Amino acid sequence: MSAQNGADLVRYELRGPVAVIGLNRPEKRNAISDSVVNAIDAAVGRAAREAKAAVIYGAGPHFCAGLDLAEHVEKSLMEAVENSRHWHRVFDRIERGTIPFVVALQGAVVGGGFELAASAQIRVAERSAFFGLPEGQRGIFVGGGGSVRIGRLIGEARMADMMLTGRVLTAEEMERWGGVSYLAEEGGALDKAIELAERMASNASFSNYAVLNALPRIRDMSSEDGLFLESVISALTTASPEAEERLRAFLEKRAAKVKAPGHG
Ligand code: 1HE
Repeated sequence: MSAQNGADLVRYELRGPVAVIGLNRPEKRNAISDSVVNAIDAAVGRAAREAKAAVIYGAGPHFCAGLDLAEHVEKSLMEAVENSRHWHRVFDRIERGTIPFVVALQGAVVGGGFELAASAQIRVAERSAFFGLPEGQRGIFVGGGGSVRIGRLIGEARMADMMLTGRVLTAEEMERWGGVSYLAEEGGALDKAIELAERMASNASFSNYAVLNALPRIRDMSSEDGLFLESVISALTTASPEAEERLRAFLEKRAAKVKAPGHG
């Protein structure tokens, strides 16, 4: 079979304000080769230009089998370092870009696939999803930002357990560990992810930007510095025309109230 070009490896569709990005290499369980990471980069860049939120899903029964091991085995030391740094740049645009991302997960969410999922703000998982970090068994280490993002998401001790013992978690278990934000029925993760993305797309863009960019930075600061930055951002958002209109809309009873769960 001929090699797929970048456009085939990752599907891109704009649905209203939401970019829907699909890893599209199901015959290799959506393993991330150099071409795939470049195609993800292009899709993420396009989404940032024309969408207000984005969803990433994997075609076929698995979200993503992680790093393409066939390609990786050929790499020199420096090529491997550069490859990891490239993944960092691409996944950083997801974690700290301008629009929020949701990932829709089913089947394998493994190694670099989990690292990709961890760079999104929200993870929706079908019950078939399973999470593993088999780097230890493969003789390698995480290289797509997992030591920072997965460690902070589920806790360093749990991440070390997964890497050292090869422990694989179900979607329900990963939800209990905080690595899954929403559980979905089989076949339902993508629709749920799009629904959440549409909701986020209706927020003020600067508020979304602040969530993506301020929260991880404030986490890395001292409490005092974090609180200071929070006040500055809070004041900036309050003074924006978008906030003024949204606050007025609520006061004039034109905006939705906060509803208790299960009440529409
Ligand atoms: C691959 C890859 C891959 C599948 N690189 N080719 N990731 C892993 O260690 C996970 C390795 N993969 C698996 O454990 C399984 O493939 C799955 C559990 C994901 C799926 O199992 P299954 O039975 O549905 O598929 P399969 O028969 O194992 O795989 C189908 C094909 O995809 C097969 O190729 P074929 O030519 O024989 O058809 C597999 O070789 C191929 N394939 N996964 C290359 N990962 C930045 S650092 C990140 C470090 C990591 O990500 S380490 C974790 C790597």
